[in-house]
Amino acid sequence: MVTHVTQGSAFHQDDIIWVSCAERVWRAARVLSADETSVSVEYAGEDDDVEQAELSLHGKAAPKLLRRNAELLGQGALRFDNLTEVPELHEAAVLHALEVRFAQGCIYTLTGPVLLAVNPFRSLPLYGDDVLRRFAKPTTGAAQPLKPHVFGIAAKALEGIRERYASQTVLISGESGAGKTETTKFVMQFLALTSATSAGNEDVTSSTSSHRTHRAPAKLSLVERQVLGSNPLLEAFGNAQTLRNDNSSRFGKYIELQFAKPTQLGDDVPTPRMVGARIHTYLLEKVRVIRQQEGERGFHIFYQALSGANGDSRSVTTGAEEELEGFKGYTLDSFRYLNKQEMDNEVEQFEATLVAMDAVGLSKTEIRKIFRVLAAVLHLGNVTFQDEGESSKVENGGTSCISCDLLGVSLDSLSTALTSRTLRTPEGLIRSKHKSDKACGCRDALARHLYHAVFNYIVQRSNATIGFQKNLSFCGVLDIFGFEFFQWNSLEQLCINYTNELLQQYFNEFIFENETTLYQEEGISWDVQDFPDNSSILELLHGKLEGVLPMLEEECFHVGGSADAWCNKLVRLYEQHRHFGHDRLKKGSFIIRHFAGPVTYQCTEFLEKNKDELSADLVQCLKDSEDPFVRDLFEQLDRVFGVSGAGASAPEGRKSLGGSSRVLKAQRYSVSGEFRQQLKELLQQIQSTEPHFIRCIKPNPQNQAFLPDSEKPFLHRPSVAEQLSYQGVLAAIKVARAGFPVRFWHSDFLREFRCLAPELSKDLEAIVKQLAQQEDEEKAARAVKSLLKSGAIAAVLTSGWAFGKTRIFLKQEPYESLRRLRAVTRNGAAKRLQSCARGQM
Ligand code: AD9
Ligand code: MG
Repeated sequence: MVTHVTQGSAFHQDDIIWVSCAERVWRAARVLSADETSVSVEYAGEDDDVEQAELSLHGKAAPKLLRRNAELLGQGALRFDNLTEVPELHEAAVLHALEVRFAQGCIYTLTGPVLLAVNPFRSLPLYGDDVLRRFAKPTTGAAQPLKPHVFGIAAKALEGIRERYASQTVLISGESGAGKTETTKFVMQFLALTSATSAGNEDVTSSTSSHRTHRAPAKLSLVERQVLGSNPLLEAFGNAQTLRNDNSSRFGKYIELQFAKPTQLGDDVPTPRMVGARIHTYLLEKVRVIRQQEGERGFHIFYQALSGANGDSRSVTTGAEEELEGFKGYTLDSFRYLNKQEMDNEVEQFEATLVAMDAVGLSKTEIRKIFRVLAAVLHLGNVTFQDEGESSKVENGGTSCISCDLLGVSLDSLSTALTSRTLRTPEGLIRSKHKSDKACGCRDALARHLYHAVFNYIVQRSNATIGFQKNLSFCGVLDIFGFEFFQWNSLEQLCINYTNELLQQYFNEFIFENETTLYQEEGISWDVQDFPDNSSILELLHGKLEGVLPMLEEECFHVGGSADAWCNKLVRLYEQHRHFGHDRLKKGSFIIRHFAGPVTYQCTEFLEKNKDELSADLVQCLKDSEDPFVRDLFEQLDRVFGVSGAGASAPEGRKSLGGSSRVLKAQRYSVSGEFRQQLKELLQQIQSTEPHFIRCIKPNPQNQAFLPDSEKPFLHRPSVAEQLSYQGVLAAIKVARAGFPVRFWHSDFLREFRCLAPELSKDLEAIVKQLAQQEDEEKAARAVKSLLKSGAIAAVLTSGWAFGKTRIFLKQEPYESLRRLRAVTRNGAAKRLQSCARGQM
């Protein structure tokens, strides 16, 4: 987004500008001379070496030029904790400010109400008890405003609960490795620890100073301990090492932390106590159970359990040995489902997981059962099949037996369910045999569903233990995947990007409301015609009658439906849609022009993934298990997931506790359908709260703290610029500045433009001096008023500006005119000044 581009003749000698360039996105330069067609500039190099260039402003390769804020020169950006205070805010200004601040260890910056958090990839002393206490103390009017900080956002949320008892949500987004989960934990820790402190436990020690450890302080209440305990537990089961992040969350999470109603409300009241919580999870990447790409791993818990069972003997002292019988004696090489990555000894993490399991109320028996199922999943992966004509049979009975033992089913029934399927025909039930490839598919589907069922079980049990009461206010924290686009984009990316469109719409509305409030407070009206709006993309994705997702779901339910048919229908229907695209040369794919950029989706696997089927025979087989734990997992699966085949039954079951209401009729189940329902509920919930936004930014794709061979923090400008764009930060600025993009505090406006009224210069000079000593809004406003009435300015500012109570707001054009006028004035060209003032600009 470049809203403030002003080419060629808008620039004058000695103007400082930004010039677009691929390597640094924007490069700082000084204008040597300029005319309509070209600008001659001088770039300032890092080591004081100067490079000159002649920039042609015509043709495709013409660079974009932006004005540089004098306010941000040198270390100026350090002064701007909130970038909306910068008069002209655009991509180059944000990028520059973030870079300067990051280099000084200021990883947090506000743009309006949104907190930008750049991941430092190193421990910074930002989260100690002293810092926490400073933010936890309710602010008094006179207090020095605190620097931007994740604790500041959490404190603001808590303030809403304490003062108005209004529910809150902190929405955290960013790409993989940007720091969402760490940020989520800081928010949760802040809320739990301040809650504990408010109960009089002044000696509560924070575990926040080291973001890797999650030691639960002694004085936390049971609920607070359980809430913090849920983090390492969900990470063990839902996180994995990927190419982008060693501890990547492979699911989305929304956790609501509930607070008791204080006996009275107001700012003197102590922080309310945390009394409950509820965790919702979304789109667990269960395919990771059965395969991982090169350089990645399966879910942490498998490696932890292997270490726990076979590593040093410390885990034995925790009594974990008996829980791990299915892992004992095996190594990473024993299992086809696990990539042969180097494995660390993860006994310590395993013990932390066991502690967390205990903290959320899982009994020893439950823990043992959970690990038995996990082991069964791995052993199941080793089961192979041999073709026998048009059917197949299990090749390695011994291996299969281990799985069967762990699951409490007979080898006979499991292998029948894996190698065949019951079909209902007019003639009655018949058994259709699978060849080995299909049997492998059934085996993998079972493994994925088993793991998902265990994951859900853990979430449900945590929720049941922690408890969530009706009618209490809460602070929700959303840790959810950011916008994604890869070489190959499939159902997962479509769901993720759809989520981001919805959240972006909500974000736009919020920023819009914020601006409206600001203008109201300033006593001016604004024109909202250019308001950015992604509702037509959303309509394309989830339109009521038709839409990319509903049509996908319909295709899944349609006998004989296919990915190609779906794709062709989309192209037929939406060829003309401005957010839809289609490349004739790339059959079986389509393009959605998301707010963050275009993404090409490859249709091939959409239907299969969306159906996520598990055959009814397999479900029945597991429902007949001797083990009540396994039976119960599958009773729930039956209601939750796609069950195909003759035996499919869809009883109206009880609501699953783990996620949202997932009681869907089995035959009408689809991943996207379920997810859309969850998102609808999520948004309804969020809309009932006061929102806070944190945008996490990954400073470089290498996850490095410093530049190679240097002590300089490493911020890779192109990738940061890309994130600012697709996280909607720039779009938000556009929204915020849709009415009047340029704004000055009255005193700043006086300082900047007083030279344009020479007849008032003496008076204004004195006022500026006074204001520098002591702020006086009224005096500043009066002075600006008289300045605006002065001849030259009044002639230029005929429209496009508004006078607010504390600030003056300008559209881009009149602002440019003012600047030109000032440049002319400064050059002492009295003649041109007069003609400008007569309105030739
Ligand atoms: V993913 O989408 O789940 O793959 P996240 O959640 O955005 O991703 P995460 O919070 O896991 O990223 O952060 C990645 C790593 O960055 C962490 O493991 C830390 O090593 C590092 N990190 C993140 N935030 C901070 C911080 N505030 N201070 C220090 C941090 N290190
Ligand atoms: Mg994460």
